[in-house]
Amino acid sequence: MSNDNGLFNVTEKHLNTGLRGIPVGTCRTSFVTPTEGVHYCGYPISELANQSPEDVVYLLFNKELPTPAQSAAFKEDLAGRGHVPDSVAAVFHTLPKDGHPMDWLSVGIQTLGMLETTGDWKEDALNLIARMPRLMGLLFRIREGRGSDIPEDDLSATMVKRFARTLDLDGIDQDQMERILSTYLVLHMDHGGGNLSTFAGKAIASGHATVYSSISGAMNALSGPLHGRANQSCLEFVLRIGTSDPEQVEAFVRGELEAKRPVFGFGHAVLRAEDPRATVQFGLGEVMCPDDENFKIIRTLREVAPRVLSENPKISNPNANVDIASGALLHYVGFKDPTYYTTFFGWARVAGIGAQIIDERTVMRDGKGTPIYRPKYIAEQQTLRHVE
Ligand code: CMX
Repeated sequence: MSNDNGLFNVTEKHLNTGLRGIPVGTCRTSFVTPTEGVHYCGYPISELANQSPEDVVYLLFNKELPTPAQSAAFKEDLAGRGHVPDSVAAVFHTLPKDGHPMDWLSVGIQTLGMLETTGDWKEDALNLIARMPRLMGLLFRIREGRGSDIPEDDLSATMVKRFARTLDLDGIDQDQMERILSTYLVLHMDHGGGNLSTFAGKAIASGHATVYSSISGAMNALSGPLHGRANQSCLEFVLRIGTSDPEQVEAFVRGELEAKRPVFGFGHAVLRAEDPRATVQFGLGEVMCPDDENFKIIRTLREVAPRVLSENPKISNPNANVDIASGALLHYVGFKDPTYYTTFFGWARVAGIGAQIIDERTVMRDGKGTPIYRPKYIAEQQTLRHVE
């Protein structure tokens, strides 16, 4: 990877590859290994799955898990920051109801920024994290046409309970929903420094745009179907299969490959084993909803798809990725419309992106911060002269 000077040798083959594999900085919050997946501040994600989202936010910001006293103080601190001004709901009421929920999320964060920016990186990141549960609840309700009689926020409750309270859905098992959402948030908070949305957010912040503008931009990056929106596509894929019969599932998977379509929920750019985040969610599903139709389909897919995908030696990792199970679980606890799923991903990722922005702005280079991003592009006619 490196030359005699310890520097990465950039050659012509690296150009126009989306910076794939080219080191650009250091990350203090998380890293990804091929077999154990993402680690937050050194902890493999499988060890953190049962922590509260608030404690994992604390970990990403402070690089250590809180003591019980620190945890209680941090929850109280977040509660003091959670109020969302009424004008955010007023803006939501003006948005097109058929606009994608990720576009709503981006507008919501940008609106909060216009109202609430302090200019202090850490304050703004923590304020946004604390306001996300209410923002998410308002987004769901107003976009779905349930914009009146919204229950008051309860700032003393956990982040997940505040969202559930604002949402106020009938006929759901509240405990199960909260358990699935807590786990979902923890599993999705961070994923190394170079994933597109995190990278985009840090790049925007490097020009000293506000935390809100940077994270709103990061949400736009996350909304693409090749990035965060894959979780929406995964559940749509499962719903299309419609059977858990192994022979029919195998025929479906083969049909998708023949039609040159991706088998959603499988494969990964870095991992070379089943994503531990998928393993955790399968475990949760086996306890909570083993007989749910969608869960039965993904259980069969988990058996069948890796075997079929392994027949193609080009596929580096035929195993399940994080997106295979999250949609089935969210659907089971009452979120029937997959177009909302990426907003949960965005909600979670605000923590990791926020923590990484703080590190880049206030810690890197002995506190001076990373300079404004400016990678080099080479005019095509100069390529051969400048790059070996
Ligand atoms: N279905 C069909 N083809 C697949 C595949 C899958 N699940 N996984 C890999 N391939 C194909 C690739 O498209 C690529 O084909 P070409 O050489 O024709 O371009 C080839 O196998 C080699 O790919 P790779 O090196 O194994 O994997 P990549 O880094 O290129 O792609 C990913 C990774 C995730 C985009 C890919 O596995 C994929 O498309 N999976 C399905 C979509 C999906 O579930 N996305 C969610 C990802 C979740 C996450 O990133 O955490």
